[in-house]
Amino acid sequence: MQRLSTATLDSLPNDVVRPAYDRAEVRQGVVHLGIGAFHRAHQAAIFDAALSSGDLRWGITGVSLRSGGVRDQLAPQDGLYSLVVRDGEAQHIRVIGAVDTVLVAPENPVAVVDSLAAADTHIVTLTVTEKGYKLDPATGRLREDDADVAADLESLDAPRTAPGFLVAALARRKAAGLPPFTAISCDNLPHNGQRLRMAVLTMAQVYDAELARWIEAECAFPQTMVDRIVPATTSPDVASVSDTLGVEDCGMVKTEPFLQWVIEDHFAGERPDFASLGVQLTDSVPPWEDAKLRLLNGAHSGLAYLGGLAGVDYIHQMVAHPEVRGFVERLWDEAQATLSPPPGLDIRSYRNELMRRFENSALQHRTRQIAMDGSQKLPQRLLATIAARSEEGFTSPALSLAVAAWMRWQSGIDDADEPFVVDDPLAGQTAAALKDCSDSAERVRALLAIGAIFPASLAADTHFERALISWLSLLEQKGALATIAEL
Ligand code: CS2
Repeated sequence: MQRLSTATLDSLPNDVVRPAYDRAEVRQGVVHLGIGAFHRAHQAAIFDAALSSGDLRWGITGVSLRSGGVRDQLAPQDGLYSLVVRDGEAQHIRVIGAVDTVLVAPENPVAVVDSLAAADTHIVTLTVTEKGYKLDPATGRLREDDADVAADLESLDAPRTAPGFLVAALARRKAAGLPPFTAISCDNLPHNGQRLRMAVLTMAQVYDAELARWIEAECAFPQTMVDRIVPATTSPDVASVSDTLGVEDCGMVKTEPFLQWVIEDHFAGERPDFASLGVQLTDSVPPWEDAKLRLLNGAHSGLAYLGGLAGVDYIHQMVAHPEVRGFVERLWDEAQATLSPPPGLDIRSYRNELMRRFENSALQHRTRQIAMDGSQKLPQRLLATIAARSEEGFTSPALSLAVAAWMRWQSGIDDADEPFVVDDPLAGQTAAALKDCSDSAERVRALLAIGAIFPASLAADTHFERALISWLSLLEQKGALATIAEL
């Protein structure tokens, strides 16, 4: 079968939407660090819409910070890929033309710095996952003990980390008399813009105080809230979409109809007319971010660990159980009480819509995918909510059950006694903490003592500790689904 490419675009079925602009005329105004499926289904779709509106400044140079996988998928396809939107039985395919080149940072770091330092580059977006910022999850400080950070603090000739690339490029821009860019973090981190800014400034300061002052004054790091469920693409997805297209598309991504992007209205220079593209610009992102992290992502993580332990593969299968829906609603009741919803967000309808999104069986969103990197996700999704409730004197049974399920997950054994690999940058640390523990109480205390995950005040909260111990022992004795029924 031929590949999707410029040459085969004309052969696609009529109902497949294609780029309606001249790709040869597009300028590369965006560099994106971390070009995984999420970026291709979210920000790239928005920049593609900007191009379709006739504003040709917003082509994307994609960067993979680790492997060449995405480059190998997209290069033979001239950067083209299909965005497959699925809702139950309905499927809509649009070919995205916004991505021009994909650079693989470890193969050619200098090319990445060159593209970030290019005069046409106005916006840098990032989806490097929580761990990619190299920050301590509990405190948000740059992890100077990390080997890649240490290397970037020694020399920026061949940067390795996202903050390192940004600092190297900003130094070049300043030296060339170019304005800085707007750096937009699109990861599910609390105060993502501030965290990115802090990481960049900490690194810049080590090299050149004057550069750090310039970045502080001139560069913009708006906060953002991004939302779209984008499960990892599987081989059967590629086979079925290629079958529909009549050409093979190894770069396809699948997603749901929902898309939300809220950006703090603070830019360093040129930008597309975001508002006309459906992006919400606001002075205050935190209320949006808290609602999304605590409701959507909090429930996701709870469902991921409980489902993963119970051997339930997909999110839609989890919410098909009445007890599990009850757990999600309880978790949302607890989280909702900590929120100050932004004007325009009706939490009741938001929750109803979220449950419908979780039910979308066409997405096949794996619980194990969401279970990855829990140490980086727990603080903003579950722990901050529990801490806020404790301060008001409230307990959090459903949220504590979700945290206990994460604790049980760290054992690497599911409810059927099957071993699995805990995919997490702190897996070594959690395994070491659990090694000599002989009962659930010891396991809870050993994990609570990991300061990179649990803030000291929460670790010292005896109500929380007791709740965790009782949930963890139930999970260990009865398994996840029977424990949920006890809530
Ligand atoms: C998920 C998110 O994998 C995960 O941790 O919770 O990727 C989630 O699907 C997105 O944040 C939805 O916007």
